[in-house]
Amino acid sequence: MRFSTVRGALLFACIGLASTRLTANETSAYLQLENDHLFVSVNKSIGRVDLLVLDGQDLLGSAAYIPYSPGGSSGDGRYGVGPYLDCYCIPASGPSSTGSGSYTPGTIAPTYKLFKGVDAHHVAYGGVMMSETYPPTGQVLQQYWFLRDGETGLHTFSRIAYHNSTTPFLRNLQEFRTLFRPSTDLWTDLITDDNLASKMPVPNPASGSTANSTTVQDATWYIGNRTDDPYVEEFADYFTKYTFSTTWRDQKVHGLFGDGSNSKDNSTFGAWLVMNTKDTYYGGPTHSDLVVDGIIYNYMVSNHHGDGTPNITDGFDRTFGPQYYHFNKGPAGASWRELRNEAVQYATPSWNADFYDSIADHIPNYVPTSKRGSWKAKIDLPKGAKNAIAVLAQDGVDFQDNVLDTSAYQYWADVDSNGKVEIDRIKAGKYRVTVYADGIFGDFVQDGVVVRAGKSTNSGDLKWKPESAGTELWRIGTPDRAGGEWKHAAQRLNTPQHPEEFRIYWGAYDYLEDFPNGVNYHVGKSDPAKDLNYIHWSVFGGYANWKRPKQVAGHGEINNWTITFDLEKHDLDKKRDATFTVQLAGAKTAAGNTDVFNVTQPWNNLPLNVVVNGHELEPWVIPYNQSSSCATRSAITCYTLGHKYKFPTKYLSSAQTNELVLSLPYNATDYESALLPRSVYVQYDALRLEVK
Ligand SMILES: *[C@@H]1O[C@H](CO)[C@@H](O)[C@H](O)[C@H]1NC(C)=O
Ligand SMILES: *[C@@H]1O[C@H](CO)[C@@H](O)[C@H](O)[C@H]1NC(C)=O
Ligand SMILES: *[C@@H]1O[C@H](CO)[C@@H](O)[C@H](O)[C@H]1NC(C)=O
Ligand SMILES: *[C@@H]1O[C@H](CO)[C@@H](O)[C@H](O)[C@H]1NC(C)=O
Ligand SMILES: *[C@@H]1O[C@H](CO)[C@@H](O)[C@H](O)[C@H]1NC(C)=O
Ligand SMILES: *[C@@H]1O[C@H](CO)[C@@H](O)[C@H](O)[C@H]1NC(C)=O
Ligand SMILES: *[C@@H]1O[C@H](CO)[C@@H](O)[C@H](O)[C@H]1NC(C)=O
Ligand SMILES: *[C@@H]1O[C@H](CO)[C@@H](O)[C@H](O)[C@H]1NC(C)=O
Ligand SMILES: *[C@@H]1O[C@H](CO)[C@@H](O)[C@H](O)[C@H]1NC(C)=O
Ligand SMILES: *[C@@H]1O[C@H](CO)[C@@H](O)[C@H](O)[C@H]1NC(C)=O
Ligand SMILES: CC(=O)N[C@H]1CO[C@H](CO)[C@@H](O)[C@@H]1O
Repeated sequence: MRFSTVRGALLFACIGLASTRLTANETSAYLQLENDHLFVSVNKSIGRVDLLVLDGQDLLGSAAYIPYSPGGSSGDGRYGVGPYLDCYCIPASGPSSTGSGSYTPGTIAPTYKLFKGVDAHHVAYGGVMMSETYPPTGQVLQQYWFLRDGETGLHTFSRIAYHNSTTPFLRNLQEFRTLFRPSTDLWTDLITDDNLASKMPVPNPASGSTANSTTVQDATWYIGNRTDDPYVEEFADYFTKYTFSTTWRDQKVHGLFGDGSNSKDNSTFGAWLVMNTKDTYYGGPTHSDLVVDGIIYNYMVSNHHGDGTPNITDGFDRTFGPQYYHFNKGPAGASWRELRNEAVQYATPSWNADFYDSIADHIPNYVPTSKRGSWKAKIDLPKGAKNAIAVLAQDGVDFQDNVLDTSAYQYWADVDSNGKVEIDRIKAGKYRVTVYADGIFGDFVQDGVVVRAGKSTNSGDLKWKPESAGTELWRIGTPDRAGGEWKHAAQRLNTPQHPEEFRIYWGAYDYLEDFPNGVNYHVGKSDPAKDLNYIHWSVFGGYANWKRPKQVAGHGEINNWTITFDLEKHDLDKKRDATFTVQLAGAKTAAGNTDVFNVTQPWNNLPLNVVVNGHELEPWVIPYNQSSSCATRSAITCYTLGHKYKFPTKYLSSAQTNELVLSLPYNATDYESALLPRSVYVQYDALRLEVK
């Protein structure tokens, strides 16, 4: 281990002194920050932290270099580094599965700055900035790390700027992230949140060690043959880099835990990404991505699950953060919860705000407290609303599309049981307020809410009149922007950790065995958890389906789902107009997660047809730019969308059972550059029928 070098030994000698001051040093080879407990070294030849030591324990391990391999490592394959910045943001010459388009700044001609100072609370801090211009395009990427006295973590900011008037449109910012990428057996557990954690697979295929594993899909492995693998014993036979992914709404702290079996003195260790601020991310509270798979991620921009990404055009200049990588040490035998709980207290935007104000001059674009205000309102929630949330994001558009204004910030908070909601530290500007809740179809939306610097905006009483198209005859599922209630979704696997089934490889479940006669759902009798599949496929099997490698088009039992329901005469009395609402938790068209329209492909825009008692309704064509890659990347909520089908009630009958067919095009597939299923598909959130 590099730790047992002179530098490491010196550090060890220092610990034990009552108090050492914070130091910040630079040589021709590195920049180093150190306080009583944490030692950080940024290597100037690679632009990354490559030495990180907490109380004498090396947290990163020895450098390894794993050449880029599809489904294996990404970035430039270096391990034993981080936190560091990388992106998928330079002009690409091939598909992303070959690594083309990705860039890890710091190896071409990086420049550095060392900061040293004392903040408003008289606490010493040190900081490092790495800046690199990508020569072919002039894009500037910058990474900032700050260490404060008395803390054992790094405050990070990341910036990307593009000023090029001769080529005003560069490309989309497809991924922008920092990673903590260790290469040591110190870390034994993966932790997403309070409810989702597991022992790491050993060896971890996501780290490029694919012993006794079979790749069944892009970044997805069958490892069920392994003996003595704690992940297989406790969690599942499949592992994907998406298994531990999550949505941003409630996300506070995720990371890695070392149970002490491989530490120097059996102490336990934690490495955590604290999402203390989320306002510089995009996509609102429903944005989701991977957070830990052996690497700890801070995904600032991404579209793995189909969310929008901003375009990089002339003048683009955004700084993401702060986020905080926290490192801690516990006694032998401590649990991951104890170490994680310590980090949770930092997961609030007000934490260290004075410190961030103190360093604001060093960080272009950072919005200090003096340029922020607050907002409050009292929402009159519809009856039955649960888990309500208020979102402030780009004015005039769905918050999922707030990438359209690359300078937009975003905020959200839970609405309490009295309807009260309050958000602080909002960047001054004009916002759309969106309120949504479990159990309620549609949203409350109000545009043009102005937040002023140093002021409090009170929107007063907001009356949310839930959308309605008359009398509700029935609904299937709970509108909550997710498809958790169906077969193989939020149901639990029969293993000691009993994870939700959707987190495992979708190909572990055979639709044709589960539904040999297709989906036939009778309203009021059928069980959503048994009788409705979590994915409505167009075609099943084939590419990326390990168990059923031959594609099956079927005879309508795959692409056509049937819903039946009985109505009473009075249900239709004096009713003329029927509305059938479909809310989707996600849809995958030929545009996949990148929303790229491929002219050679027939299903960029995907029709979802509805036939009521033989009457074909006007189709809803799902547009290419609302496409996701959802269930196949272990998610039950992605870019959400919906539609209202309208038809005359005379199509309905009270004399006989009604039949409604949800129909995707037969045998519809698309081109996939990576090992992912070719079928198009949709995932339902909730359905309802109303008449008036
Ligand atoms: C910086 O990284 C390079 C490449 O990994 C390595 O060869 C070198 O020893 C490192 N420098 C320091 C000062 O650790
Ligand atoms: C602007 O972009 C074009 C095309 O990528 C490139 O040739 C040119 O060098 C860039 N200009 C600057 C100032 O970087
Ligand atoms: C798993 O083990 C079975 C039986 O030993 C063998 O047939 C199969 O090829 C193995 N699969 C993998 C992926 O190792
Ligand atoms: C690897 O898989 C084989 C079955 O294919 C199994 O017998 C063996 O125990 C496994 N080895 C490890 C280290 O998991
Ligand atoms: C303590 O650490 C040693 C290695 O230093 C290891 O062999 C042992 O399993 C550890 N004990 C526990 C309880 O983790
Ligand atoms: C999607 O496409 C429609 C129609 O072309 C356009 O109006 C809308 O702005 C696009 N949405 C996003 C997020 O790009
Ligand atoms: C990005 O630019 C493309 C090409 O001009 C456009 O179609 C797309 O809507 C833009 N997307 C966003 C989010 O601005
Ligand atoms: C599926 O339903 C549609 C609409 O009713 C129908 O046109 C089609 O023939 C059905 N069967 C198949 C195999 O697609
Ligand atoms: C579009 O699809 C064709 C196959 O029909 C494929 O060769 C091509 O790479 C695809 N283009 C993109 C941008 O994915
Ligand atoms: C379904 O599409 C595949 C191409 O994806 C084609 O090879 C196959 O013949 C089609 N099957 C039917 C029954 O149309
Ligand atoms: C090795 C080295 O350069 N050490 C210096 C680091 O910085 C502190 C103060 O910031 C100096 O006192 C050390 O000499």
